[in-house]
Amino acid sequence: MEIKSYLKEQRLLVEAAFDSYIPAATGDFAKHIEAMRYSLLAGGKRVRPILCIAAARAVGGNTIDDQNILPVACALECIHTYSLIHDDLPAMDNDALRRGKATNHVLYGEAGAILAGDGLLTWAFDLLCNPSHGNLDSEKKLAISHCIAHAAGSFGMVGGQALDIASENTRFPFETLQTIHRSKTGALITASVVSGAIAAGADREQSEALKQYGHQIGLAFQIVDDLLNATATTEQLGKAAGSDIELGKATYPAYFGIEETRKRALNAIEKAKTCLKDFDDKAQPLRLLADYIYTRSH
Ligand code: GRG
Repeated sequence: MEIKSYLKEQRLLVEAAFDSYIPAATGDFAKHIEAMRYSLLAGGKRVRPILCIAAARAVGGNTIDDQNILPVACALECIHTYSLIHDDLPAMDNDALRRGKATNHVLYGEAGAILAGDGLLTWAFDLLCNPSHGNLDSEKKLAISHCIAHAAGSFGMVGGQALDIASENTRFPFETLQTIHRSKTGALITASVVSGAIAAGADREQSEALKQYGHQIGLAFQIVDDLLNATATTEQLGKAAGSDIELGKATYPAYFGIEETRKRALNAIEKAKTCLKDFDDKAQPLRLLADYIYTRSH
């Protein structure tokens, strides 16, 4: 299996599902829905939904009906997209570009972007609970909704973002950086894997192994993000990679330098793949996804 073609095929599957689930931008709420659709359909690697699908298939193979896993996969991407819209706002990172395109607030105004994010967050749970999508039993839907809500909320992504903002321009121990990463980025990535496992009816051992896999790739994802930013920053500044990096924010390279940071990312990837040792070939996409997280270039 080749990772590039796998990613493309899965991305198209997720985007086709969006097309069938997202309301059209017509009627009284046309402008609001257009703003939601703009960010949701503005590209993106679709890492979280693909992880969800791959985890479900690692457990249940092709017995898992697309109609049951795609609403979960799409809900995760809605939450991720909402977090990016809000993260780009003037009150947070104040970014004008995302994925090479104008950010949501630049096009729809601050209020429009806040509401597009709110709409996507809420719509994720509409997708998860909607009885017209698939036939997952209520117990699984409840467990998946709880898993995703917990990961997205105050003890996960939102809490991590709050801690990140509160810690800006302060000195803090490495443990705090780990907490920020685990909650801000890692929690939703882990929930993507775990929710796929729940949908497929994973047993206790499988669930635990996939959760640990999720923790490790979540960690690797953030370390690689730090590395990509540090490399871009050092290039922009004309500095050699690994020299003293002034990022204004605490990051892995700022604590450890570039080489040690690379080692730590690779170590997390190897640990992630070890978590899959008792899984058969159906887990091959998860192994390739772990490698992809290290080798990705954006
Ligand atoms: C505003 C509640 C709230 C949370 C924001 C996730 C997040 C929290 C902010 C994003 C900031 C950031 C750059 C985090 C680093 C890792 C990350 C989540 C990168 C973006 O995710 P990708 O690479 O993006 O999956 P694409 O564009 O592929 O969807």
